[in-house]
Amino acid sequence: MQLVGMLDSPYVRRTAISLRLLGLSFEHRSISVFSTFEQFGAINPVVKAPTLVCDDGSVLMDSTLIVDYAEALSGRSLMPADLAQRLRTLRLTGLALAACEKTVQIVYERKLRPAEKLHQPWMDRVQSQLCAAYSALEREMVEAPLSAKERTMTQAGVSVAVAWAFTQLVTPDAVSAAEFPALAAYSAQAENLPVFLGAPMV
Ligand SMILES: N[C@@H](CCC(=O)N[C@@H](CS)C(=O)NCC(=O)O)C(=O)O
Repeated sequence: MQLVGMLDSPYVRRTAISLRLLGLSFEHRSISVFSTFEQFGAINPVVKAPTLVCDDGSVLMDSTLIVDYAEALSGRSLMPADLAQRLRTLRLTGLALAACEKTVQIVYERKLRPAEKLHQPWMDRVQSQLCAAYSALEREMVEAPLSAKERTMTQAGVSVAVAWAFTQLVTPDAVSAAEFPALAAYSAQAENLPVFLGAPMV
């Protein structure tokens, strides 16, 4: 199967890391939804990254849905079976995905929208949502740190680490690392794991 999309997308990266943690092999096709829109569109006309081309030719999109399929395929899971732990994992993964979405919105506003059309109230709203997501995650990490070991890392660990590194790479001014020390420390640990090093953002 083929994973299509660039690793500077947090959605592509969390998918690549999840597939590897699940023990699945795949071909990674580093194709951009922007600079190679036509090429991407020939694979998935909706042009969304990540896209997974399955062995039977089926085309899947959306990182969470791709990981769902990958878990069924591998017979393994990055979600705890215990209900309370699963609830926390889902809650933290949701916060991380919201942080990714808000970061992407800031990037699109800055890079894709002409400066004179920028709507500051919208930017302020997105910025406050981004900070709310990371503030909640910081509290969670202080209360009960997530595993930063490949063997025991859950989807929350993957998504939180990927989200934080992405925000720091593309909008470092939006969220100060000094204000989120637990997240910064967790990210540093995760980024040193072979599975993260094997899926570099740049
Ligand atoms: N909810 C989706 C979000 C995917 C997403 O928005 N990917 C971006 C790249 S970071 C994309 O495809 N952008 C192109 C577009 O939306 O036109 C997921 O989890 O995969």
